[in-house]
Amino acid sequence: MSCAIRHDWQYEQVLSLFDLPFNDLLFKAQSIHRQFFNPNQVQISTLLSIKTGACPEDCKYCPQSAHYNTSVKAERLMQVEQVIREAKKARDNGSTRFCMGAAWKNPKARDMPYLLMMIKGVKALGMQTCMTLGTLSREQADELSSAGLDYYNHNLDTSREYYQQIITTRSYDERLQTLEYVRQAGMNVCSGGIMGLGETVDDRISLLCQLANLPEHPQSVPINMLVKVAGTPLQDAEDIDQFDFIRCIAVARVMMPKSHVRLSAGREAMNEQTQALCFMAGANSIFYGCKLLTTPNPEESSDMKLLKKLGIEREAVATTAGNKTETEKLYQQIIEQQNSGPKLFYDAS
Ligand code: SAM
Ligand code: DTB
Ligand code: SF4
Repeated sequence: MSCAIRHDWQYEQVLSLFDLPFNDLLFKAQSIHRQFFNPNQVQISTLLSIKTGACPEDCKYCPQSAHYNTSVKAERLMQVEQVIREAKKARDNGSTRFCMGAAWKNPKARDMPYLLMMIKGVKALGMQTCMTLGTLSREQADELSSAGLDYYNHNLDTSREYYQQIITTRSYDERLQTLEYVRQAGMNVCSGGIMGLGETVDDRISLLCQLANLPEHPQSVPINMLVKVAGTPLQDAEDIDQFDFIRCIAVARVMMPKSHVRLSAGREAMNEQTQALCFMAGANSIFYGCKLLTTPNPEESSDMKLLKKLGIEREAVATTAGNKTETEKLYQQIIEQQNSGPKLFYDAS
């Protein structure tokens, strides 16, 4: 059975995937997975919140929105040096991609020089770089790409039809526009969604069709399970059935065979068996490290134990940077700049 890369998925076809008996769906997803990937490898990314809280957007799931009263404390943009230090720790723990997230509607012009330094510094460590900063202009996408940003994460999160029930401060089309700028700037797209927002199966189908019918499949597709945070409007949302979550992973794998599908937020609420079934369904990427952006993720040691039990290895990456002398040189430059030149952080929130 060979499998074509398609961009013309129709609702009924995806519904028939969701309607398959569980074992048939998993068998199909695993068979497709094996055509493109080593089934015993996962890609490992580490997240860091470089600008936390006080976000003007009203995403009903998010603990960082200024609209809700959660325990997240607002912080300023992190210093460049500290970001690079955290990336180095993640690299030394075996992570190959460093994802930097900011609770912004969009980055401001004054933020850009710091963001570009972060990208260069993390890249010089030999890691792949990813950022998620909200809406981008075409120029910002070009600047980030020129600095060496490998991936831009920008989730569609749910269906177009359900979007306004979850977020009222931006439109679905704004999201799609940023994805287009990211693609045009030559960066890899990371885009997925959250399951467990109270959406219907039709919403899940609609989201997956949006992602799979983009001009190119996102290279990375994070499938998050809602992390319910006290103070957010979705704090008491009904749990998504774990088999239904696994089905979402499997259908994403079938529709986007060459993409890395990330078993993303929500692993803290899953047992080992559920996670193993997600890998069987074709997930081949995880966030590694005991914190996501603001909420807990499994400890590194328990993830290592699980991967060992399953015989799964970390996927290696071929990087162009990472030469030790170059890394140290860049790191030194950043420290020197901090001591003499323009400040590497500022006081605005
Ligand atoms: N502010 C930027 C944006 O929204 O694009 C970047 C950061 S935002 C925290 C990145 C993603 O985190 C969101 O698109 C959403 O998918 C995910 N996320 C936020 N809160 C979550 C939660 N409670 N559970 C699961 N995923 C969540
Ligand atoms: C994604 O799809 N999930 C990550 C990452 N991309 C940026 C974020 C998950 C956030 C979970 C809630 C929190 O820790 O604040
Ligand atoms: Fe802001 Fe992103 Fe959270 Fe929405 S998901 S409130 S845009 S940080």
